Amino acid sequence: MTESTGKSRIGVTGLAVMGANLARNIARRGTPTAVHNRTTAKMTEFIKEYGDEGPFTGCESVEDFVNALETPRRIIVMVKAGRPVDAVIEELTPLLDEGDIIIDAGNSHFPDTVRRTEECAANGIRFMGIGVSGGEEGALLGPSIMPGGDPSAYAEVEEVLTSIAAVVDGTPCCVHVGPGGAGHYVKMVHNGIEYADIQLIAEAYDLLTHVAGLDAPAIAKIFEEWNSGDLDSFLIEITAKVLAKTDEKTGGPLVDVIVDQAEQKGTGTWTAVDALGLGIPLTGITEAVFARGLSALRDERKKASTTLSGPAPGQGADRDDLVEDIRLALYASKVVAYAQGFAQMRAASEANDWDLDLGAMATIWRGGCIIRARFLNRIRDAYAEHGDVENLLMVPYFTDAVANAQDAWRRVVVVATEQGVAIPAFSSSLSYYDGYRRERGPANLIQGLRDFFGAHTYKRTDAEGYWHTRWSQDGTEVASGGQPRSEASGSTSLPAGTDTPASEPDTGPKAE
Ligand code: NBP
Repeated sequence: MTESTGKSRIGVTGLAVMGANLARNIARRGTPTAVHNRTTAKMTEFIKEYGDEGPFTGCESVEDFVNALETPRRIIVMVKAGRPVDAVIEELTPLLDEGDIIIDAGNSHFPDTVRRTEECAANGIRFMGIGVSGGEEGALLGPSIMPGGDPSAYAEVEEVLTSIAAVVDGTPCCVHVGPGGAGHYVKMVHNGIEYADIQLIAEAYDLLTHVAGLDAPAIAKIFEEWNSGDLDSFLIEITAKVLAKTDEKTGGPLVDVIVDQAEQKGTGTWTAVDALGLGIPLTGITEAVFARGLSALRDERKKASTTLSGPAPGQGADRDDLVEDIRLALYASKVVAYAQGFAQMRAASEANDWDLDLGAMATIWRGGCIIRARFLNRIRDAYAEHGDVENLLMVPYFTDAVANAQDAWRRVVVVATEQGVAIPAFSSSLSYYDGYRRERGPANLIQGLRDFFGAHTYKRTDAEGYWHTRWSQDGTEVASGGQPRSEASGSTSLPAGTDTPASEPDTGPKAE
């Protein structure tokens, strides 16, 4: 590390809510911090309001900002994700020296981070993409930080980043994730898991409202109780608070007058699309994204509600039993969502050579971030005890948790289906569980069909290699070599389980 020169140790450009709070968090720990914003008035306002919180240097121009920093320069960019990040890099680059460090701390898409890393490297600049979770409060008081990029650059900023991160049991929620886009990748999956967590909570609320017949204040108390058990987490805690809030205007629960249309900024979609590309089943997160899409179709749903019929109102289950069943179903579905998210990170780590330490990811998500939960201790312990885990469902603690919950989980899916309450995340998680625990599923028929209409070939349980049946000719089976037809014929390679892009209609076998 460079000796102090009277210049600022680190700079933050982009002083909207996240950048401003991150800069305050850094300077409050005594670290000299230069601050800059494209619109200068925002910087002067910042200095006026918070200038006495720590050793700040306010900079009006990018040149002043760069000159205010000790070398190697450490510059945190906290601007809107997308084109603005490139614009800031383009502006900074000619002013920087070899070895200086640009740190994008916004919610950038990881392929952009990979590209920026290469572009900056070509100019001698070390680039880092770091995930920061915890919203504005986390940024100020201690976020969970997921730094990715050049390890030598991380060594230059580790002290500052760990000093501002949340701390759980004496451990800062900040660890170097891996090279290139690894930090933003892990942040993306974190956000995806957040989508699944929130969707599962919404489904539990829906069931407690429409099957158990409870009102918002009663459900708030249930979530408060749940927060003292296995489900203990920030999201369950704030669910109780949101449900308990009285609307000043109507005097009823605020949640009852909030429009039922969920918005999104895209990180859930990125996670789902990435899982599709990797061929990893990610039902919980993906259903959560679809559910937000369905919620957005408010006008269509309004029309459908008077046109499409549902089941006749049925007898509800015993309410106390039902509440406990829903708690268990929520926990089991949550286990599945995390198992899927961690399996996705494992696959991405292998595909990109990131060598992700998944136990460390669970460790740094225990504090500061939106999905912080007691449950993450279990995941951290699972990796500590079992090393490379293919699927968290196979770790004894989670195997037992899901086994203990499964009867309740099935009852909840049945009662919701009977009563016409949509529970896409609960039910798809159960289907994933049932599919994952089957030694032999029905994909043999899928392969037979694919071979029939597209001569895609299949493998046999009792012989090596690939085979094709001349379905439309004499019905005989022929060996098709050591590869499926799609690979043998050189078509675009997709992950296992995905179809060739150009499946053709049945115009006769093509493998021979
Ligand atoms: P915004 O995402 O709203 O971005 C506003 C900032 O970007 C302002 O400082 C603005 O400068 C600057 N900016 C823009 Br817009 N275009 C620019 C350009 N071409 N050149 C230079 N600066 C430009 O701020 P935020 O809500 O604080 O979020 C910052 C990042 O943190 C985002 O990537 C966000 O996704 C991520 N994040 C946000 C949260 C959260 O809870 N809000 C949580 C976690 C991560 P101006 O003042 O001159 O317009």
